[in-house]
Amino acid sequence: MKNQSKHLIIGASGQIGSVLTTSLRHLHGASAVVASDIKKPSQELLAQGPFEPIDATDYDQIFSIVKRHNIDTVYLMAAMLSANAEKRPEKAWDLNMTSLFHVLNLAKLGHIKQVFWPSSIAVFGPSTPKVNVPQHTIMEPSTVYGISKLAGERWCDYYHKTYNVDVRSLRFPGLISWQSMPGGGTTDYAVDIFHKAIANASYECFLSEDTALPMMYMDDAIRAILELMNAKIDNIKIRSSYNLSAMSFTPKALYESIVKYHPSFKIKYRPDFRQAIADSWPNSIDDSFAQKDWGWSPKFDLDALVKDMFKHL
Ligand code: AKB
Repeated sequence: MKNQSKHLIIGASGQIGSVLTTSLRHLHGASAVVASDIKKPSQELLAQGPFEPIDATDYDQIFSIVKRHNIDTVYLMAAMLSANAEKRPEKAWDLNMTSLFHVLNLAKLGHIKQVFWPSSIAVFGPSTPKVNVPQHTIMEPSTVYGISKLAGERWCDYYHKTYNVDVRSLRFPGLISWQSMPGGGTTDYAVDIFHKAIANASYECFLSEDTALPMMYMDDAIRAILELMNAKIDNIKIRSSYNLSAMSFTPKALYESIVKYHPSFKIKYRPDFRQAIADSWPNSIDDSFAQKDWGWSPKFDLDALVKDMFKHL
């Protein structure tokens, strides 16, 4: 599947960006994939292939890297997530929106051909139906992060309709990975808990035991990005962002799966401000548009995810 296209990942040190960079390098070759981030990269990422320091809010920096490396596809993975964004609302709005405009404008002006931008289940809010949320529904997010993602979705759709920009997007649920840590989200507990279990420590969960949220294993999330980006242009009917689903579980259900591997592992529930964010999000998602338009189907359920996490950690 090697081809001549060149890819830039902005936010390559993050939870999704680091795994996506490695996957794209396997597919296209290391030199065809430029990693970039404002954060210092890990030694592993640096050793793999080209890395450029980048501030995603600086248009000139992105433009010069795009030109220097002949980039045609940009994956904009830099963002401030839900919990951190509540602490720094204006900074979150600036990072999440300014970076998106820069990349959409590069595509509008013909400097790049394709854009991937992740949205989130955070676009939904307390007035959205809780169960099997359809693609088109009430969207009144109550978080700063959700507001920025919903605004971003509308801009993606606008740039596609008005300037024919080939921008593609997925509404990610909480993501669980062994390769990388999340940072500043509400679903982070579902990764943190594994690290506490293997350290033989107990875990204090910041969500209540019965908070059901949509979740996905990183392998499925990366495959979804690659499948969406490789889908025929005529099959992409939604240019805001596709609903995407794999599983839903509560902290209690995850703990019960983990304790089968670590019988002495203990959990306590001490909900904090992140509980209100989680309570504003749906329990489960209907992704039938993604299934129909580009053949989406998840591979990992809760048992398979827990087994694979312990195999790797
Ligand atoms: C978060 O918790 O903020 C993210 C998300 C669901 O987009 N993981």
